[in-house]
Amino acid sequence: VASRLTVLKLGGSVITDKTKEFTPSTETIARIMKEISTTEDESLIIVHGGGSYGHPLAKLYRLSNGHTNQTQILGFARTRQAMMDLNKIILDSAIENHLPCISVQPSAFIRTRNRRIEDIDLRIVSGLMDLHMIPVMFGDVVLDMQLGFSILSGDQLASRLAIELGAKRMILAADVDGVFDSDPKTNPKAYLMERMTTQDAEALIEREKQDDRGSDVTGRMMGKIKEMLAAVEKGIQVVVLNGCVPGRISNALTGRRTIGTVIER
Ligand code: IP8
Repeated sequence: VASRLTVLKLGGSVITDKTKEFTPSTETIARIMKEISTTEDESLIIVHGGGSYGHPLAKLYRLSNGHTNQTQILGFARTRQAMMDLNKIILDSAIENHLPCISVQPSAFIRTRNRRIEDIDLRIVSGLMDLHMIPVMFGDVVLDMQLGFSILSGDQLASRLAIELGAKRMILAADVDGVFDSDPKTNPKAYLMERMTTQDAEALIEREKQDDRGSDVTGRMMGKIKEMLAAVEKGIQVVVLNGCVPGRISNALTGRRTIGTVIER
């Protein structure tokens, strides 16, 4: 199973409307599930982000700071519930498309220490995959051994799963075409990098750090890339692509070339 495994991360900006709280991108979700269902028997794990479900609540209760006050406890519960709501929408669409997707809640098998995964028990996830099921996980609120609790991003989770389970490929579906040398949303001359090595990625992260005009968009993308580098170092191919454009996810899942950025060691 292991060497055929793909980890697909569906960004929150793809599966929700980030400008409106608790608004799923229903048609996009359905189209993506349909695309996945047309690809052959690959071994697959899906991880999705929080988008306009998890993030507004995590921010409202300042959960990323860790446990500082008691009102946050209800915030933890509400954030989890919002993620479960989004997860159910994705699962309903998956099942409708005959995908054997099984929701697995990350905080039930993962603890962090100072925001990084410390404990991870993959026996259940592996067992599901042995039966050709598709585990579906998400960015979650988790117990943290130092901070009480913390937010585990879908990116950190996807990267760690890919490493631990020996994935061959990780696909990062975002709302931009891939990794650009500058912000494609504000710079019409922004250049899409079709191929990158870890060294290229590190140089870009460094440049972004120096450049105080660095935009939120490239900043967020660099954060994702940083999270992926450990997996790339282990020989896992990372493909960053636009999940909002039909066909790209299914192309990448079947190993065909598609518009996007391929990051390799
Ligand atoms: O959207 C964080 O996951 P992300 C999810 O992958 C929560 O960063 C709980 C806000």
